[in-house]
Amino acid sequence: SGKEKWPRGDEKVWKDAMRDVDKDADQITKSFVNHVQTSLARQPYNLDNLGAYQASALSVRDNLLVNWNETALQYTRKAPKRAYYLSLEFLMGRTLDNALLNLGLKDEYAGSVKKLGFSMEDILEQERDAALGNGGLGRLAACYLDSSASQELPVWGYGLRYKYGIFQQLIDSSSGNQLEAPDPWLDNQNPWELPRLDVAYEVRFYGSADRVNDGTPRAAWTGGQEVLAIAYDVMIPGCYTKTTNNLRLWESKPKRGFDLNSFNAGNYEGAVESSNSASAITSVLYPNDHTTFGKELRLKQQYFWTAASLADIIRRFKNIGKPITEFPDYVAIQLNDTHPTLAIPELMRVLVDEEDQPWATAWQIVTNTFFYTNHTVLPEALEKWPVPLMEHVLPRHMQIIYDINLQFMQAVERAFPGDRERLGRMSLIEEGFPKQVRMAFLACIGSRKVNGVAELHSDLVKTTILKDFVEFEGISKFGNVTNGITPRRWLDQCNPELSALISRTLGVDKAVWLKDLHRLAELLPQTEDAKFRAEWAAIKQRNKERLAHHVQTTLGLTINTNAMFDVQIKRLHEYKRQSLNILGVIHRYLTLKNMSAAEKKKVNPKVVFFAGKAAPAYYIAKLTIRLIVNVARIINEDPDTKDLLSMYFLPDYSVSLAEVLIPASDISQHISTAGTEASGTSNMKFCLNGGLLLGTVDGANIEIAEEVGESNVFFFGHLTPAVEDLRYQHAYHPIPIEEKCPALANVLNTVSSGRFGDADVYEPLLNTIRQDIAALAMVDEAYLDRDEWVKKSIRTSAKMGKFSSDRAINEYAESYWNIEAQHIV
Ligand code: B1N
Repeated sequence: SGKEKWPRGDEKVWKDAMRDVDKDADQITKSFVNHVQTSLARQPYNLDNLGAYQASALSVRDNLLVNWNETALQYTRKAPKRAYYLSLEFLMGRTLDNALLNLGLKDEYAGSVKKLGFSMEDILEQERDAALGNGGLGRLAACYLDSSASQELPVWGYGLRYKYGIFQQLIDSSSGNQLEAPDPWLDNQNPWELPRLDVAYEVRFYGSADRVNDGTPRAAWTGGQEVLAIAYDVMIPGCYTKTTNNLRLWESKPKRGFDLNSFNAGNYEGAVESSNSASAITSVLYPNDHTTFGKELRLKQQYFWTAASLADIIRRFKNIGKPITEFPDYVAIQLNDTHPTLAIPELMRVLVDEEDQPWATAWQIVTNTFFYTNHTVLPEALEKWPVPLMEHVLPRHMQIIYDINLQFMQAVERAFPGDRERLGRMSLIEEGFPKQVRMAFLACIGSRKVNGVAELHSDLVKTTILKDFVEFEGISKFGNVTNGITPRRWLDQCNPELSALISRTLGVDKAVWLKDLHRLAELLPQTEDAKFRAEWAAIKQRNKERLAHHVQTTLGLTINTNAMFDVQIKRLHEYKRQSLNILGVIHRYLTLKNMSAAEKKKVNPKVVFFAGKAAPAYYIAKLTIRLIVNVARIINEDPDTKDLLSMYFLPDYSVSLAEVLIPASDISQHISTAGTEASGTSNMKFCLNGGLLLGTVDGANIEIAEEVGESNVFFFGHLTPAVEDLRYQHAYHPIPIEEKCPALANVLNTVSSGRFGDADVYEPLLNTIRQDIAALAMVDEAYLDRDEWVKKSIRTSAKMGKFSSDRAINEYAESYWNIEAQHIV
């Protein structure tokens, strides 16, 4: 109704005064200087790099807002079906560079700030990362937002506006231990968010739920604590399109600033307490990936976020004026792992208690709205919430979950009469002390479709954790969407020289191939062109020097850029086996120590990089960091070996650090125990930038090898037993190491022989080490033939088309959400 009145006053006056996106350098310079003058209230003579960053960001933001408003308006007018990506983590990194590139205005801005006495590179370095995520799962969400906007899809993200993102990692200089410091990323103000104080919802916790008992399934949920959810909007620009989508992040606030009664009674502490506990909900990101602790605050985060997001989605749907039963025709909601699973009972609650829908109708709506992506099969990562905690914090939702479970158990009983064990296995409630709610099962039965994130992983989901559900619901509900990465950030932005070489060679503007990544395959003939190979290699070399320069200026360390760069950067976790990598490094060190000067001459120097955070309470992961740091100290100072081998642990791994490390890598390690890494996504980033892959037969490594050809990757290890009888029979190449390293072979064979008991029992463990060492030897050998190495590098990059997140997001749009691109004019 408000829309009809628009605009007030004279439409022409409005339209003439509205700004468009800046196009030329003059407009940009003017906008920059205006922001210095007015928004920042600063003088040109005392403007530092931080001020210049803020002025650039505010100016770019004005441009984004023009497109963002236009996009929102056209979505509202056309009311297409929309998709919502619910993720507790969005690991966005920096925004300015990405926004400039997607707008196609980077050169113009660089020119403008140069004339004003600044360098664009220095300005970009001023921005703090938005690090609202732990690792791959959060970064995937960020890539999917970039691709949704770039593919002109009506997709919004919903998450939490943590005051503190993932902790900052420090390394204690005497012990080598990891220390954690808070990440107050909002301290310098955040130009990329729009506070929407007008968009607010009330969210309830605790209290009591009383069934109405009037023949309907309704209940009244009253009392407890009420908290306000306030929206902050983040603009998500697409690449070379007007489409600019929205990421809506919720902040928690007390409903009342303080309790006036306590205040008047002189109880100041009691008065501010309610205010403290409400704002605590969105104060900090939980830094534990792959584990759950059953913490009440985490449960409150999950409910706060899903309840506010659903209320917002429902309100937007109601504006269209359609009956509630058509909800799934206009709304698809993607659950990023089980973290937002409470959205399922919450939508049931709203439909049954507030919209007065019959139970069966409500369940029909729910199961046509949600889609669930599983990201891990590791048992310790499968979310379970204690029933007593749920009953306390969310009494009505616990009732609803019991009701869902009752109907579900009856249906299973009908399908498999008398199979009590199956009922026990499949129940949403796990027996025990305490009983627990199995969130993956609830997400599965409450969703239209379920998917894993790489072929192998999706097969494992179907054959292990959700096997009974496949048998009950049918295989067609279960699918695979192999993860992807955005080539905008992970090639064009982080490796501008390579991007330029590709555009020149393909003879097309980057706008073309960045949105159609399969075109990289046109580079393949260039492997035979010596001049092209030289350019390709020279860019890799300059990227290594850029990394070395970064390490020199930030850590004061000098790195040998003539060496092969071997990189393993990811969360510290036993299943990712950084420990196996260290064993390899130590082995190399000891081998070098025993070499004659003549033998050493034949060895190519190597630098091994590690980076990654350990969850603060994860003892073994922290101990691994300490080992890396202390082994590095000895190795890097040993005059016998330091020219041929060095090792660095780079502290405080982040998206921005990855953008410097990845383009500089010759080889990267993805060596998880087979069957444990659901997909991995940095493997794709390294390969896209021409780094070769050393990996196990796991996750997306398998599909990368399929694309680039097994002769271009270094694969080792066993297949996961659960997968041996599936179709992955092709990659096991045992290589004897007896000739390569008799000493190590002797150690391993001694264990194997039973000198320490248990003859043969340790064979699988020993083989992993043997094969890792053998694979490392193959890498060294391959690197000696530099021409062939560069060919492998080109072939690898050229065959990465499949791993664009554009491909992945289009699969979700077509086969899951049933949404269509909207061209914004
Ligand atoms: O999700 C990524 C995959 O590429 C990785 O292989 C996978 O390990 C990662 C609980 C997780 N799985 N599960 C998590 C994160 C936070 C948390 O609280 C689990 N992260 C992954 C993208 O698909």
